Amino acid sequence: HTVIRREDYAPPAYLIDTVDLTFDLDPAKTRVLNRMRVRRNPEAPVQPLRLDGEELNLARVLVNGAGTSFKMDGGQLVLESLPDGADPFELEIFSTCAPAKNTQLMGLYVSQGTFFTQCEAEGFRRITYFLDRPDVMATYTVTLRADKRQYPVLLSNGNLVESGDLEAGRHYAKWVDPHRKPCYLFALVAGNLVHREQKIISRSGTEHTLQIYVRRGDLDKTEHAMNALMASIAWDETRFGLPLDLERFMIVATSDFNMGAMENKGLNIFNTKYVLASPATATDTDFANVESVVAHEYFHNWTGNRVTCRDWFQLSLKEGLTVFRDQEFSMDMAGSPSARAVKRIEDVRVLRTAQFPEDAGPMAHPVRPDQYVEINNFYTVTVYEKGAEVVRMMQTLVGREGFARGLKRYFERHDGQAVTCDDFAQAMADANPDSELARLLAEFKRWYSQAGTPRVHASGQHDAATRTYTLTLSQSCPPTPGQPVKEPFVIPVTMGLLGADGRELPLQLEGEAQHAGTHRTLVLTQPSQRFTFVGIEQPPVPSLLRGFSAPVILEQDDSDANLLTLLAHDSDPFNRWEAAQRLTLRRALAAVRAPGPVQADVLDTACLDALRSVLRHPELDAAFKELVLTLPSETYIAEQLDEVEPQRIHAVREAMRSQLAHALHEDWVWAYEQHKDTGAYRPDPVNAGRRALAGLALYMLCLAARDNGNPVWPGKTYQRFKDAGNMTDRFQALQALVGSGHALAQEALQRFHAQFQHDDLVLDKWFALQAGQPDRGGHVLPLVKQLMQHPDFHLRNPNRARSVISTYCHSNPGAFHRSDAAGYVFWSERVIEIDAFNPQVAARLARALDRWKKLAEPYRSAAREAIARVAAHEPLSNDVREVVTRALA
Ligand code: HT7
Ligand code: ZN
Repeated sequence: HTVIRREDYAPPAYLIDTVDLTFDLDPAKTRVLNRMRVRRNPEAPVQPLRLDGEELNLARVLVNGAGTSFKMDGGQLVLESLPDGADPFELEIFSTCAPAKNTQLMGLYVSQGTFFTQCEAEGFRRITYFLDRPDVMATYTVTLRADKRQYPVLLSNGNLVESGDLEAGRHYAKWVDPHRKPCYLFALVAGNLVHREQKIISRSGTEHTLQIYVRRGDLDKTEHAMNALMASIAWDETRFGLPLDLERFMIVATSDFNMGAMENKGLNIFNTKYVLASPATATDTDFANVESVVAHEYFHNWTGNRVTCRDWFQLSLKEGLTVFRDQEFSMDMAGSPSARAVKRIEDVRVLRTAQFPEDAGPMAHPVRPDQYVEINNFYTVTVYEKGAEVVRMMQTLVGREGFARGLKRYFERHDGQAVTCDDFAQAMADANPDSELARLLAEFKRWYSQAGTPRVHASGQHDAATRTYTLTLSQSCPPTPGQPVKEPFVIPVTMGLLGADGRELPLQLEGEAQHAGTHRTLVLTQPSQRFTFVGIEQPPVPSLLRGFSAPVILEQDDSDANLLTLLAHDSDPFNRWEAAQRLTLRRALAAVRAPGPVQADVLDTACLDALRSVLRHPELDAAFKELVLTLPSETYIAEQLDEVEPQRIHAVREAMRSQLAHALHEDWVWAYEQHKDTGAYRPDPVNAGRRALAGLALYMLCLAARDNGNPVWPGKTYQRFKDAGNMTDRFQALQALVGSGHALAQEALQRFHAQFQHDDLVLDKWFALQAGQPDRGGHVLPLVKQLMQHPDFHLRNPNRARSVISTYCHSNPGAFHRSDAAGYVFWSERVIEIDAFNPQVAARLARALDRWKKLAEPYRSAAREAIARVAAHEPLSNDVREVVTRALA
């Protein structure tokens, strides 16, 4: 299968200036008339025009109104005899497609009787023949014609300029988008929808109309998304001076969507999961996700749409930057330093449990990949989350104001263009000529070109005689596919030093005239570097990589005593949390590696006491406490090991949880009583944090009750489940019952289903909770199979398929990795089954066995066999083939 390489980039042979599309919408056969103004690209050699097309029926091709010769080549429409010279010509293409049969959800498809499009990355070619690449930008005029009764709402990008009735009960709407855009930002929606509308006046005094379109019955769940949209608009203007450039900005929700949402110009299309939220049906996490996804898509309006990618290798140009922007937005919205830290910890957890494994596995690729077979496989945590970390490091190196200056320079230079990651980094450096970024730009850009997670080894030496402390930082990066050797990275290490009493020490490096405060960023550029601090009387406690200042693995052999000091005193909340993680991780790893059966006392008294002090702390926020008291995940524990025994890791983590539940029983009772009432529901970080801690406490109390047979807490939990005034409290209670395996769980699950059977998003939670529950004697896999037979289970709906199958295969390692290989057999069957109708969803599921080479026997051989079974299946999509081929390599 064709490998696309970044080095082969060539500018397009032709440019398309305008596109005029007319759609006669019909689920079975939609007619698409595409009239383009095309001209030769003066910057490219003379070549035939090759237009991309997929699953289209071609009816007619006219050039300047006359028929022309053409040929088909591998799906492309090739036009060889086109007018000579630089003058533009009219190219008219008439084709049809079948939206009702489009199960891939790419291109034009029908979901619950409504037409939607998804064009990123290469879906536009499934609508009409086109130069389907992001560096071809045009202005679009779109006319939609459809049955008026079935499809009263007709939407496309830009502004509505005309609408009216046609014969035979049909009507039309004509939309003009004044902004030039690549075709991946094209969108249309046609259906029977209702909308919430909000007028706003921007800082410059212009009026804008904001609309959110949903199915009838969902309108009362759109207030939060609208608030998030307004907050995002205000934030982008205030923080970066970027205004809304549209009269009308629309969001439309669909329940059939491969990803989270799509930033089509002026017409964002969202998975319902990231739009709809009401206190009765959505949890605090759902509310937070809606806010950040609405923000993310809105921020793309500048970072992605106004300046787009030259080619898909540059995907992180828009995605890494936009994730960084949405993370910053959520932090600014959170308010307090502690709430900001909570958001940062959550983001780092995602990076470490999803991106680090990706970077160490067969699909490892640089933030700017060098090659791909199927671009859809590269919408990854590396491109998104690691890409955001790269942007964050730039901000660390140039400062917050310097970063805003760099972004301004980027738009001054590149507004309206399709550019590269290099262009972005150059604008940042040029706007900050005296910065470390500018000085080290070439080396810094290795973050874009080299895959793999760097390891930074830190060791410190105190010299009492000279009152100095020398910190040695050394870096290395393991080989990744196609990159056996790495050059050193530029690694900002933000740090401080604490005295034994926990006080922050002034930091003065040898050769400096005075100290520069108690917190600073060292920049590691060499394989190994020494930093000597002066005026240090006693051996200090180093607090390194504060705020997770670089996406690296920090190897530090510091003592438990040092970690306990950091946990108790560090002024950096991130490192305070990190100290607890390292303390518990250390014990988990010792228990996993120890011979013989897993012991019950994995955690020692010092560790338990330290965790108790955090839980009981009078000043720390509840949200932060909940994070500190949540043990490292099984996936994260597995990543630290060379050989993985999933069952043993599961047993160790369960033993730790049980120990925590019993040893801190009184404290959990206290925590629950103190935090269980949050009054009228508000999804803000303070209230959400209180609910999170109460929920964890309840879970712990149910775990303890399971072991001692005491019915009091399960009974209280069931009562809370029934009486809850919001979904967060209700679902946490249900989780506690299901997670602890209590008999009341069945009753509660039935009740929950009966109450919410008409709400798809809540049902997704119901399915996921069951597929993700801790395994007891192998009961989860039969349950998963049973859930797939449930009348509410629909394999073709991505959210529902993910709620059961992906939850089981990706998020429940203790249940998935079975010694009888049944989990892997199930996985291979589902990958093949889903691949037949939706390769994108199948390819994501296929990634569940990425790390098979680390597994101990018998898992390893069984996993390889399952992957080989998928690889041998015919037919197989490019998407899945690329994943399994790389896994087996
Ligand atoms: N830019 C959007 C990407 C996207 C997508 C990609 C492939 C297939 C379906 C898709 N739906 C959305 C999402 C984003 O990052 O905002
Ligand atoms: Zn995005």
